[in-house]
Amino acid sequence: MTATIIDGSAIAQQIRDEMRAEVERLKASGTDPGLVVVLVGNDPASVSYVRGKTRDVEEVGMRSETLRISADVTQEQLLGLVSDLNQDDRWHGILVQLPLPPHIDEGLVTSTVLPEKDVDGLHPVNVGKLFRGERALYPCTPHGVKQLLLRSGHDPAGKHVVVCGRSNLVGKPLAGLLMQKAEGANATVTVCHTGTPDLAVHTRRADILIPVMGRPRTITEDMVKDGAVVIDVGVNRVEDASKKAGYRLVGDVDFDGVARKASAITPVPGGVGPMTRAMLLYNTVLAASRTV
Ligand code: L34
Repeated sequence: MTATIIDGSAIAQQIRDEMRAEVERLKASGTDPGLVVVLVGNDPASVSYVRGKTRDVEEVGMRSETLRISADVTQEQLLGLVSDLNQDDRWHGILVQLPLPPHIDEGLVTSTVLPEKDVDGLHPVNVGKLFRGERALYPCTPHGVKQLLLRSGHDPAGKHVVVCGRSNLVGKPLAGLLMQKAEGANATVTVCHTGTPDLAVHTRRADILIPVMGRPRTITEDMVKDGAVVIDVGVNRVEDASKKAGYRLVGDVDFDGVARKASAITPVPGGVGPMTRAMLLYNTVLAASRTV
């Protein structure tokens, strides 16, 4: 089998077009939706992701500001900043880009953002609501993966989904979202992680395989069932002297090999990444709508 490519950039564009209309509707009713992004330090990947996010926000006519904070900020200062943003009515959404420097407790920071402004969906209240199957702000990458599946004609209902990775940012909430008893979900979900002795035993049983490992080209052809749908969440920088930047992006999937076996596959770049950014717009619109 040769896989069809699931075009994340094109589907993200559809969502941005939908969000542009929502932003106009909000503005007409007197709400000017705004997103503030807090970027601590100068990690090149984070800088690039945040730039992409603010570009998308501007494209749909939303206000945004990025606060660049030095990596030696204290935890107390950062929590103080988040509390100020919580009180600031200009911002309907607050996003603190991860990872944070090691001296800062990420769990504490994500718990300090008000749940109703938590467009990352990482606050315990939003996490809890997701797992209870209630409406909430859901984390952007998991929600993006779900939309990518649905809009490319791969409804996960009744399918065996195997997620490789258990992070709070993606793996855990993605499993929670796809196992919900709800339309567009209702999958049987297996979660593999670094404690899983034989990964391939599980990946080979997946109808829908979703690696979120951050390990370049780890999923090889022999680990994938014939006809599986593969959603590659990994975005890894690998050295490439032939590129001007000195690196290129690859996923967690060995694309060329796996594309021979899968029925559909997402590329990196241009797969899940743009969807993560699109769902941030969706969450910001949702957060702003609630204040109307
Ligand atoms: N708080 N931190 C918080 N929320 C998030 O949702 C994220 N994530 C992850 C890292 N830290 C976070 C992101 O924003 C990963 N992530 C992310 C966002 C966008 C892209 C990739 C990861 C993206 O735009 N990827 C493009 C290529 C970008 C490039 O050229 O560097 C793509 O096509 O895959």
